[in-house]
Amino acid sequence: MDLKQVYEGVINGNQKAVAEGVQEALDEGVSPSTILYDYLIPAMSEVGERFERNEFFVPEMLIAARAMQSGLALIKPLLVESGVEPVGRVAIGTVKGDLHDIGKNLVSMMMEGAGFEVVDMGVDTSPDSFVQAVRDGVDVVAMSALLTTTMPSMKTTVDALVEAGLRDNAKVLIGGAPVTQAYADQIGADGYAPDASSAARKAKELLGV
Ligand code: B12
Repeated sequence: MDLKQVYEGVINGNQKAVAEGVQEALDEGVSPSTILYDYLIPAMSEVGERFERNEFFVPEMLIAARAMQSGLALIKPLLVESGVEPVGRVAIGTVKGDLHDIGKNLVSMMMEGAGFEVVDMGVDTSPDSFVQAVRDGVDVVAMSALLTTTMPSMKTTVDALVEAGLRDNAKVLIGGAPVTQAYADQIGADGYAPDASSAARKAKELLGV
């Protein structure tokens, strides 16, 4: 199996080539994390770079994202351990006004793989929805933002938790390409992580497990 087909497939938005390539590689015993970290994620970074060079536009990004998701769907069940007592409950969502969900989905998968029970709130998640999740008993609120214009919603959510008297009931973990540790400190979040695997590690660290 030539995994280049998977890499090229994401860039060209060829959903079929990606799904078939990933399945074939898995059948041949290639590890899910190799497929994810050596092919799918680098391909999506290349798409981002082409977008920045004005070689790709929104439609190309969108079909690339769909192709990537078709590969992720096959990998997800394998990254997720089954039958393990959850180490904690996480509510994860992309913040209000933001529709980017590839990174959020990866974080969600890695969290599940690390033994968390994950409540996926989807995209465009309002501060009130996060507050409700804490009321419902999650231990960690994980927020993703890919736009500088939607990052402030993370602060609004932290403030809403304080206002609801629930700030101490859950840890707040934030991430996404424009987000930094400095921003996390500034808005009073408990943690930041730059990528999906460190996100899962950080969540465990915050809960002391
Ligand atoms: C794919 C993509 C899209 C797709 C999204 C499809 C989807 N289903 O997600 C579509 C086409 C819909 C899209 C739309 C837009 N996009 Co866009 N998009 C991208 C692109 C190319 C890749 C994003 C991505 O998926 N990366 C791959 C993943 C794996 O990386 P990641 O998201 O960063 O996640 C990792 C980490 O950040 C971290 N992480 C992520 N979330 C979390 C959460 C927690 C809790 C933690 C701890 C960690 C963590 O872990 C992840 C895995 O390692 C980026 C370019 C780039 N270089 O990032 C632009 C980019 C984000 N988009 C951009 C823009 C401007 C837009 C639009 C406004 C374009 C337009 N004019 O319409 C719209 C906005 C729509 C909206 N309201 O959200 C800009 C943002 C600029 C800015 N600074 O604000 C970027 C940076 C492109 C650019 N250089 O201009 N986009």
